[in-house]
Amino acid sequence: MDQAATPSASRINRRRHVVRGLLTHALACHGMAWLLLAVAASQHLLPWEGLLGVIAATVTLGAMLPIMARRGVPLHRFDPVLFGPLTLISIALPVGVAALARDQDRLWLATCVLPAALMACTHFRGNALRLGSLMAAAGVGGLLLAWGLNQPMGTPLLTALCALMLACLLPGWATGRLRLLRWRSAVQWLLSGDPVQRVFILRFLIACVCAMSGIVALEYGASLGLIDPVAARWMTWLAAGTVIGFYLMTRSGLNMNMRDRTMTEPKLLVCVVFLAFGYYLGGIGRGLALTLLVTLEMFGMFVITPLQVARISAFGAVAFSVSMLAVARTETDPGQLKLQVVTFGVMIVVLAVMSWLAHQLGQLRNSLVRRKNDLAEALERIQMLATRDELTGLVNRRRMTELLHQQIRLGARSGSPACIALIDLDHFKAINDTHGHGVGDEVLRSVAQALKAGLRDTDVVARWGGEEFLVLLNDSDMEAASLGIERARLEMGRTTMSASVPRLRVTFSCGLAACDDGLPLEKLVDLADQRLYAAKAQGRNRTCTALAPMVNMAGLSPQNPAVARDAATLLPD
Ligand code: GH3
Ligand code: MG
Ligand code: MG
Repeated sequence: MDQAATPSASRINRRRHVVRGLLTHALACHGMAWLLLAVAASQHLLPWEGLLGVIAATVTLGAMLPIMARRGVPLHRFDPVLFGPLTLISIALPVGVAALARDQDRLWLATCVLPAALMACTHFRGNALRLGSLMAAAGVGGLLLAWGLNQPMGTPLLTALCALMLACLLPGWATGRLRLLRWRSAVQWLLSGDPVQRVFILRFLIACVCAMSGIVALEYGASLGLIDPVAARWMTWLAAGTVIGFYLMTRSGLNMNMRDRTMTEPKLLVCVVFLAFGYYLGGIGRGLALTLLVTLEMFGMFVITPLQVARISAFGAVAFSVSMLAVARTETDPGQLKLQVVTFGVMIVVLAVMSWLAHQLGQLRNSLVRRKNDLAEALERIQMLATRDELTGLVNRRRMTELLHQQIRLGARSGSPACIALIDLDHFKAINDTHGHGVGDEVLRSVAQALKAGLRDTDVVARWGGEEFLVLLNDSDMEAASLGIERARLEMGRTTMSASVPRLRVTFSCGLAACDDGLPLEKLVDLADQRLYAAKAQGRNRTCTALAPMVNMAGLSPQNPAVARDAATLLPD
């Protein structure tokens, strides 16, 4: 089989990814052009229907490409950078606009969208192509700016948007650095690198899409002559300013000092004001404002408390009542007056139901939070039980074994020295026999505290068995480890072991072994154990770091009756 003709799955996936990326880039560029054209349409310079047709045709053509790639059409073989379709779309947009516009607007509207359309093709290689399109775009931008400054109506808005777009994109374009992948860093910059702020901004932008649909509807109504165009224009500007203001507050981190960092309540309150005003202006389409009010409340339900939702509902009821009163005063048709009363009644019922739903949702959210906290607590407890000793709170044998394995691996790689110390309390059985198990347990807890207090923070102390402790002394050779153990011994001497028997003192014997001997864990612990027995045999209350060659291990057992058991467990009076 021909390997070159059947590319691997990962290569196909990579190509699909590239196709998707190129189309996203093109969509963003064309999106800017559509924004400009939407403003033009609101100025009656273009028919809305024609504009929507152009957008739909472009999107359909763009959407066909990934579908074709998915269906196995080998786009990558003859057109890897989608030169054909992207050029076609980029030429079709200004041509379509020119065909739709009136004679006097044809030229400038077409040139207005040309830079954005050209930008969709910035990834095409070749300096001549890039430079040529750059000069064309700069020339077009300059001409447009000069022309727009002398025009009445909303053209300054168009000009400003176009100039902003060019100012943002042309430097990158000129140097050839505005590549596909740069969009990712641009998006990251827009949404902020902080993951929490990112979520806030993203959620806000999604809510803005909803709010903007209302503004587009208003502008459309104005273009049809159903709404006062001057008031609609004011609303658009104010809404844009508010959106930018809230965005900047979040992006600059100002919100981080606020009690509600999402600023959901103030945002919704401002939205309600806009919607109430939109209701007043909206003419026959004013019902849309109520739909958007309900949508925004639903947005809030998932973020703010039921009380805040109720407050927004109450505020909405008041704001819309004022609007409805104002509408009723201007309407002369008695049918319209009745309609306002009915709308008011339905609105009050809907807002009350929304508040009740928010209350239900709040309860559901609280119970979910409680359950999540319970689960987290249970998990923490399970982790505690699995890794900690219940009596002393020290690391248990299982966890210590894992840590020791880790340390042996790490030490072999980094060469940093470490030691283990096996500690056994002297004559502990006598304490149990004399004072009872309760005092014995108390002593074990006090010993754990004393060992931790005497050793370094980085050392790990574990309860290894009944009255045996194992210490991992990180970053220490034998000398440093011996010093550490003697510090712990001093601390033990100073510590009150039992509140009920204050004079009780406990000593320990210790066997030390270095982890860098290349021994596996079992052998290492065995070695420390042998040295511990040696310390016991030498008279207890001491540390043994090496075995004497002539020592008879059988004779070192602490069980040996020859071993004296008279080491003081009680201080002399
Ligand atoms: P040596 O100096 O030779 O180590 O003498 P010893 O008495 O400490 O030696 P042995 O190992 O015979 O005694 C250990 C005792 O520790 C036996 C057991 O009753 C006691 N022990 C083990 N676990 C616990 C515990 O959790 N609580 C209490 N109170 N005692 C325990
Ligand atoms: Mg013991
Ligand atoms: Mg003991």
